[in-house]
Amino acid sequence: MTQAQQTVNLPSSVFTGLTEVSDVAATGNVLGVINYTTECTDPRVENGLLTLDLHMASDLGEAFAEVWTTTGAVETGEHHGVVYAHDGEYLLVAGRIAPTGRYTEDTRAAYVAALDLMDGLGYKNCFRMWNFLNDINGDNAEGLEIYRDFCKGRAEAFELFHFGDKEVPSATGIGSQGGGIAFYFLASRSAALTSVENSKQMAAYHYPRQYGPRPPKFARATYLAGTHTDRRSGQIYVAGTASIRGHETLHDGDIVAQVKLSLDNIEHLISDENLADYEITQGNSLLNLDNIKVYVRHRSDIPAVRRMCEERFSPNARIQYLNVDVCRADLLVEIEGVIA
Ligand code: 3EB
Repeated sequence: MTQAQQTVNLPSSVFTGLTEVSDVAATGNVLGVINYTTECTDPRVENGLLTLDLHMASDLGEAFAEVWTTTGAVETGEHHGVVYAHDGEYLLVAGRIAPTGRYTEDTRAAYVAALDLMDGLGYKNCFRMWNFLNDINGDNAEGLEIYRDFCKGRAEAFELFHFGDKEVPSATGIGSQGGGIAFYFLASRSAALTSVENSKQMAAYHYPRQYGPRPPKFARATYLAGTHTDRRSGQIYVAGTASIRGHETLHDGDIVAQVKLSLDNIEHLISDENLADYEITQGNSLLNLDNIKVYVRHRSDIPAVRRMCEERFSPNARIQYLNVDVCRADLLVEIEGVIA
């Protein structure tokens, strides 16, 4: 089975130019494979590779794999239901929460297992989290929106680990087509991290009560300076970004305006003007963003969204378009990427 593939190289890695998942094992140093495919399964170690299948595609023609490569020798394991792989500098952790009527407790427990693992193995600098929620805008058994239910458990876990708001990493919280909640996190042993906010958006962790009992806890981007093994600096992991200014959704029902504002938000976030607050100067524009994912609520909007993204991103950027729900019922699109 040949699948489109998005190979993301951690800063310590060398580009491998993989084209088939079956080639992945042969290249050696792979931290893990995230399959954006037609069903969700529990994360596992398969042929020595951490593997997580997400239900993010409607058929196999849409499926792709995200491969995290490294230069070090990789060890894998399992800890209280979460699966992990690490190479001495980077840790990848993956977990899944089966569908239930109430996610707060299970989310808290799964996050606690993952955060405990980071502490125990000494990968204390978590720089990116992805969360995939089936029926994200549906209600749980108590009438609380599933996304808000999840946000509650996540906030409680961060609290237990004394994560200050400025220490939370960039994240994605997005819909999926099945499988409860699945997640994966990346952490580093020695990379210095800076949580970056967007001066035109309210920090998500300050969103008012109208969006749920506990705010979403994530940074707009995480800036990753060099590590012991790689002194190149300046990776930026851009969180899922939507049509929000301040804390409000703008352009309800207008896909073109929502895409434009999402792109404008990323453009401003990574600009030297915004990064000056953090003493970071890189001269970034949207042309520097790669490994992009564009989540689109309505399949029929994808052609228009694609045209707009292709106008502003580099022709060489790897971009995947996914048809899933977005965390606020009035959001039609969300966009993320990496500057490496
Ligand atoms: C927003 O800006 C849009 O809950 O982890 C974007 C990225 C969003 C991450 C999350 C939510 C999350 O609030 C939604």
